[in-house]
Amino acid sequence: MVLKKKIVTLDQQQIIKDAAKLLDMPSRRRFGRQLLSLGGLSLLSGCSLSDGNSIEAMLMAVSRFNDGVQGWLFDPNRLAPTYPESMITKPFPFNAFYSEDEVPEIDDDYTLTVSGLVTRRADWTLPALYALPQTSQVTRHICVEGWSAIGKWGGVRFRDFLQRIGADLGAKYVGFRCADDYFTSIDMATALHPQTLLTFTYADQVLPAKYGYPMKLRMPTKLGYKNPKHITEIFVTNAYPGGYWEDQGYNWFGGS
Ligand SMILES: Nc1nc2c(c(=O)[nH]1)N[C@H]1C(S)=C(S)[C@@H](COP(=O)(O)O)O[C@H]1N2
Ligand SMILES: [Mo]
Repeated sequence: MVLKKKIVTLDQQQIIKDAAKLLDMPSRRRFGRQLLSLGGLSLLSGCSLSDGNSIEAMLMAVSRFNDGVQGWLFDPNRLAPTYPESMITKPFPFNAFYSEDEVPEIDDDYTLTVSGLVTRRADWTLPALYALPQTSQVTRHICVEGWSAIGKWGGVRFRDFLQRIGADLGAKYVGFRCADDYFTSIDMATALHPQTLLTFTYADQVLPAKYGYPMKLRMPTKLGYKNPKHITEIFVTNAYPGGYWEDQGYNWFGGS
């Protein structure tokens, strides 16, 4: 509801700027610099602009529209850049919807729950996950709050993991629930992308608490908020699962 508060109290010019920021950010390169006016946006989405609620509804509608177009434009074979280890950002930034001293503590008896459209629904212990074939990559993490940083994450290719659990690879979404009440979801094409990793290490060490122990889904093709930390449950579904920021108006596709 942050979105609504910000928008109803500000003037028309500011509304247009905010809308432009929210809608254009993840898709700027693909859609060029072309921006619709607020009037144009309201025509497109069929919402009136007389009150804050309908502005919010309109932004959501247009964001969903962008998701559709971005999903269609997304090339599942396009690779995000990788970098030499000498370019890693030190120290790597921490970010969450709370401060660093509130990072969740994970119990020793932690298991990962797998549910939804999968044929093998067993829970996974960390030793079982560590025993899977591991790989690592050095990529850039981009946060919508205006920073980006290069880091090295290691883990299992998410595509391999989905195959192992017998996931329905024709399903639309993979959803994530986290130990800190965060949640998000991604399209299946991104889940199967070769650079999408379920990671357990950062800089070749066990993933530190602040970076998402025991695991973070790392996707260099997606903005920071699409990369869930402290994952406790992974589910495969055809029902749109939304996300913590996405439900507040951030673009669901969130490509970078
Ligand atoms: N569980 C959880 N995952 C999360 C978040 C969060 O608050 N909780 N924040 C997201 C955002 S907005 C960013 S930029 C990255 C930050 O990851 P980092 O702390 O490794 O830099 O985590 C993402 N994943
Ligand atoms: Mo972020």
